[in-house]
Amino acid sequence: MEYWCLILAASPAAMLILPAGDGEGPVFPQECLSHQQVLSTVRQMQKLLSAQEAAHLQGMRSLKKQLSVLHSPVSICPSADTCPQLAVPLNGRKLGRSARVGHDVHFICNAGFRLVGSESRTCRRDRTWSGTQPFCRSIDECASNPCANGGTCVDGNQSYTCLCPRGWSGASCQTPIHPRRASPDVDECQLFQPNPQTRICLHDCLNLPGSYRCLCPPGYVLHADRNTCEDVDECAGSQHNCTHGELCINTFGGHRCVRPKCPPPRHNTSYVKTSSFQCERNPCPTDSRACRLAATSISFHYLPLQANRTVPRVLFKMSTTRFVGDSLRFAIIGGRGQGVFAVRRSDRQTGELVLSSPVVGPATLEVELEMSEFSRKVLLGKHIFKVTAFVSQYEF
Ligand SMILES: [Ca+2]
Ligand SMILES: [Ca+2]
Repeated sequence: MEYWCLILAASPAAMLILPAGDGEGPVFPQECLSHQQVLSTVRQMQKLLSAQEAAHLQGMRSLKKQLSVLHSPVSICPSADTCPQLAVPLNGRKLGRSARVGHDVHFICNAGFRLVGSESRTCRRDRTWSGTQPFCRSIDECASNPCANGGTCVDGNQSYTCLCPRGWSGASCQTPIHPRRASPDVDECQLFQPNPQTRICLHDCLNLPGSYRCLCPPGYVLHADRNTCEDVDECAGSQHNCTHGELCINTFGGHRCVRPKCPPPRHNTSYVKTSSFQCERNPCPTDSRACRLAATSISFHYLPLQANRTVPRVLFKMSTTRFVGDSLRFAIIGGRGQGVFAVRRSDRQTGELVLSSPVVGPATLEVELEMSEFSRKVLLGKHIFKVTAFVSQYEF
């Protein structure tokens, strides 16, 4: 009888099958097997090896896949230091697009609406927004039922008007009219529109037999309340005439086409456009001090404003995401119309551009702000914000 001995090692790959002795009997009787047992064991080992090989190949494939994902440029995930995008309130606007940690967004409502909730929200370190999501509530001046003697209240922009029944007059329909003087067709426009207290239309009024209609200037549409005027967003539709390469900025009562340009090369300093609204300085020649002192980046900001807004009003906030120094300084360094602006610090890393006096429109105001970063009084870098405010002709 022929015996085979099996030597088992820790790894299946290191298994060996050796002939046992020289026909004089098994060398290790307890571990030696018959021919059939050996064949069966070999088959089992083959199965085990195939399973091991398959698992190994699968592991390699998965590893290769992960490596190719890591090498591919599209696999770079967005940086995790951003908050989720916030919704734009209905009948309002959201100012500020950055959702990065430390950045703010601001909310404003269209004319005839007031903001309920947070006017400003900051993206916090835990990637949540401060405050609560605001919404725009229609200003209803009629809520207190101010019209007497059955008068109908018409809600206006920060005002109301009472449409009085026959026989009554006055701002609250409190004055009886002598029957002889009552007219069958009242000119509501002449009666109510001239007085700011009783104005029935935000802009202009057209008298009609038995009624009246409010009119809005070009660039606005009459709001659903039939009284206020709403700006048309020409940029959202195809109602603008901006050419290819120009950017459309919606303004109250109109729109502008802008083309932000980097400054031309000067004193060994040149800039390159890195996005629609930003220029970055090219690397400086080693011996150029002028270049090193020039702004490292320039950004462009266009703000639509309504005429005669109440002040002071924060228009714009400045901060840096790459703060490595120990202090930031903010200053107005130029621009036409800078007399109505002021710059102030809101916290250690943030500066604010403030509208400090009301502006009569229409007007275009420009202001240039500088944010300098220092470390132990040594200038590390400068950023310039070129801000243009488009002030509307009307207060809406
Ligand atoms: Ca009428
Ligand atoms: Ca517009």
